[in-house]
Amino acid sequence: MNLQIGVIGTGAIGQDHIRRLTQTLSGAKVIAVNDINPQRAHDTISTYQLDATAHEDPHALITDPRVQAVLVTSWGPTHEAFVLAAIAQGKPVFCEKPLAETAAGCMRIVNAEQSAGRRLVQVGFMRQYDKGYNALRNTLRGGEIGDALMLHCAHRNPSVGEAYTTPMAIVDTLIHELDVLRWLLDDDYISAQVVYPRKSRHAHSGLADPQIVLLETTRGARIDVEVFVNCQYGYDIQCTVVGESGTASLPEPASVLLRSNARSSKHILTDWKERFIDAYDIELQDFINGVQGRGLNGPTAWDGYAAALAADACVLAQTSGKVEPIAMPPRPAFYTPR
Ligand code: NAI
Ligand code: ISE
Repeated sequence: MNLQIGVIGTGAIGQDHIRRLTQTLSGAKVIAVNDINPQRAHDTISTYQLDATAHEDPHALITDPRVQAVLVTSWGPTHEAFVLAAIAQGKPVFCEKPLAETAAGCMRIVNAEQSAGRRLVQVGFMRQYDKGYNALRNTLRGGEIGDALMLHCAHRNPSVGEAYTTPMAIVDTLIHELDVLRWLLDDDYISAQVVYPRKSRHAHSGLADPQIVLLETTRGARIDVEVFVNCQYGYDIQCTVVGESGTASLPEPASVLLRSNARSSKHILTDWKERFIDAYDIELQDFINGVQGRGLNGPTAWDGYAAALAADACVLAQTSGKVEPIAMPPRPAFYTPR
């Protein structure tokens, strides 16, 4: 029996998830969609030839008795209300990052989910499903390079539009590192600082780009993440861990080594959709399987909270110029990994 899914937000990633639900994954069917732009919802139904209802009201989609699980892929500021409404209906909900705009908003979701008494929320932190990050994590756990001392990371996008703001470098972009690095190290952050190199001439007038975010963890690891969203040349994600007796780096995506025209070269991806395509597939299949079987197992509302708490400190640090503390409370037993 297919899991009957309702999707709120049929923009870039909403459509990409609908494509994978209808063409790649198994065990689910999109039976309802909603977008604040109704034409986009209707166009999505015809593009993917869905046998689905276009709800005008997102809350009508959530309460539709035929909808068994909800996918929230609308703009970040709308996520909290939709996730809380799904929890109130007892319906599992996959929510794209950010889980909520602030740590306080994420905590409201954490509290609602705990009151519901079972895991209902999975956050779209797909890097936890990426083969490369998993290989890196297994290497660290294997102990070959000893304890992690330093991490050097980069999150580079080719370009962003005029609507992209300086805080978005944190809440929209760095948020992936804030999640995946604490998962990689099995550690939490205690402080954040942001420093600004010389600004790129490709950044629009209101945007500070690039930025360097400096994080410290409870076990004393130091992390630098370069966020550079107008790097021009590609979508490039880097992560090197320096341990006590060696270094370990995130593998590059597979690509043919070309020797041609007196050059040796490799293709660099330009799009996040392609860079993490397998991870997106696996995360959503895991959500479907979790709802239909053993329960949800993926990134939790607590992970959403932890990333948001760190993001709040980074956004503060962007303007204060100071090292901002991050006071992460102990993880509730409800969120102990299975
Ligand atoms: P988008 O702007 O392409 O699509 C968002 C859609 O949501 C639009 O069609 C918009 O009309 C709709 N929408 C906005 N408010 C709504 C509301 N109140 N009710 C119903 N529909 C509403 O944006 P995009 O790139 O698809 O991003 C959506 C979310 O997914 C964001 O939170 C973003 O951070 C996240 N995202 C996650 C990625 C990942 O790597 N995990 C990659 C890209 C986006
Ligand atoms: C976008 O929203 C994503 O989530 C992408 O993964 C990220 O690389 C990009 O910077 C964000 O804008």
